[in-house]
Amino acid sequence: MDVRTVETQPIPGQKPGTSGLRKKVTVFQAPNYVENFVQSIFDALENLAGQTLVVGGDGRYFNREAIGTILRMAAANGVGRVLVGQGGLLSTPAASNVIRVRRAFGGLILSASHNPGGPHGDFGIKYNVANGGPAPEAITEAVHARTLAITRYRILDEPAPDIDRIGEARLGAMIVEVIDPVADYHALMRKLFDFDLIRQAIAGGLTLRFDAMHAVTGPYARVILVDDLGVSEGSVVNAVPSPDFGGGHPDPNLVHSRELYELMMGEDAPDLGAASDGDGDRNLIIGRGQFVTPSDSLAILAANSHLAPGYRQGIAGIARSMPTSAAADRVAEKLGVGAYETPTGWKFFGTLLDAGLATLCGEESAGTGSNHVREKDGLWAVLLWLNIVAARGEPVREIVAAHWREYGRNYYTRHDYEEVESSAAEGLMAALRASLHSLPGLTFAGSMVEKADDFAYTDPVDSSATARQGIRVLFADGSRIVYRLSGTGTAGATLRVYIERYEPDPAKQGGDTQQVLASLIAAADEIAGIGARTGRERPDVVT
Ligand code: G16
Repeated sequence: MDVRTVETQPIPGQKPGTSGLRKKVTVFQAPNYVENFVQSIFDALENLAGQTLVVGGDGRYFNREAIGTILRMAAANGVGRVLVGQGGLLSTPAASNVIRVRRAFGGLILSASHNPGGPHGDFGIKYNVANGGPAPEAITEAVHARTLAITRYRILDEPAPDIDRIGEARLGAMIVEVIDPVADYHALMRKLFDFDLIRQAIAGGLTLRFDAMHAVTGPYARVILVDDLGVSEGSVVNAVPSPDFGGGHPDPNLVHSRELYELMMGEDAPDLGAASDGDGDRNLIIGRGQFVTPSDSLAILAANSHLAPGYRQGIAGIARSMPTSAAADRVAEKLGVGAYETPTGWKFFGTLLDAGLATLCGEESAGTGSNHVREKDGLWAVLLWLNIVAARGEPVREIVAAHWREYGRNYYTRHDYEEVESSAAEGLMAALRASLHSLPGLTFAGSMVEKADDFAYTDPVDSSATARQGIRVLFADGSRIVYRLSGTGTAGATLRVYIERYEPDPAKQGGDTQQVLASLIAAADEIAGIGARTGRERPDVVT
């Protein structure tokens, strides 16, 4: 076995963000860039020798090259076995599941999620731990520290085996096992949902359009939705993963899934429209004539989860990220279960799920999931919606309206200002922080500020503390404005502004979100000076 130790030097900027290290492909292609980061991960892990790792990605440009390097480095670092998705593919939730069911030590997931792919697009590497979830901050910080001190990496001088053929091969002393990326995940979905009921509903005329956005969920959707549940072939679109996502932007939101949105608002709309992102963990849900915000989706799924076999026994609690609307909190209250508010980042749900405190989790950023894996899960959300629609026999629009009547409606929007100059964005946040003490008592948009803070979180399970997670301006009437900088962008800074107003009166729940929130939106600009500081007149993306 020919292990080569290569001298290297630290490369600045290898700091994992909200979800691993994400950079331009061209950055990852620089000499030693992947090697330094992967060696730093291996160095930060204790007792790696002889262990099993899972490796797979969303199929984007550079996926195969990175997997080849990772396999050769894993072999050189004494890893015992690596499970690789066939063709290098594993959706993020499927990877989480494989780590769990195969009792692996951890896994490397290659994806930049919803960011564009291709030679000029983005790439990413994320490490997940043995529970299947993203590495907690203690590990990502250790990895980052290692990237700043690294002096050498180890790699095997032998080509990596073919990853297109299912089966086992040797690479040095390590076994490379190429697995079907869909099978274990499919089996898990069959345990959670009433496939017979959904199949019957589909045979009886329930219609679906699922857009895989040329990304990783295509093969999963084909097997589960078409082959198993009987959805018509043409209902699953853009189902072949491509390295540049067909030139598109695999972000299932109202901007990048415009075509789906328009179909769902039209005369011939199917009953349920859905899409998932690059690595299959995000979801978009649109009923006929009814977009469902991710925050509402979490609340509605939680309120109806007992209709699916996997959750028939009830749920232990609901967790949501801080910027996600409070709609789910009201469901938790009614169910008499715990409600948890965490910083943005799926990694913060891990301890709550492991401790059995939360069963369902969700984020405004189109992420919903449960304790079945330790990642958010796009297809899982689609299947739970299908299960609920089939069980209730009602259109999505009516399910949403009934939910609002019962719990009230949280009008909610997020405005993103993308690729803002970093110093301008940092300056805006710093000025907001400095003004926190002076905001309470002031009135904006007819509402008085009751409290303003910078969200800090102490994990109730392991007591780890996380500070500076977003500026919250909380109004006396329950309205809220939140400002934070994205941790997943790869160019400049992205300012996210989250705006929410609660409306308990059913007579006032039919309004247009942007109109209802217009005065709060203006207040958000007034409070932070967005236009003046960033030079932007309007947001790039409104969801
Ligand atoms: C990641 C994280 C999510 C987070 C999202 C947005 O999602 O896993 O928990 O909500 O980023 O983060 P930010 O607002 O910092 O950009 P994904 O789908 O990109 O992996």
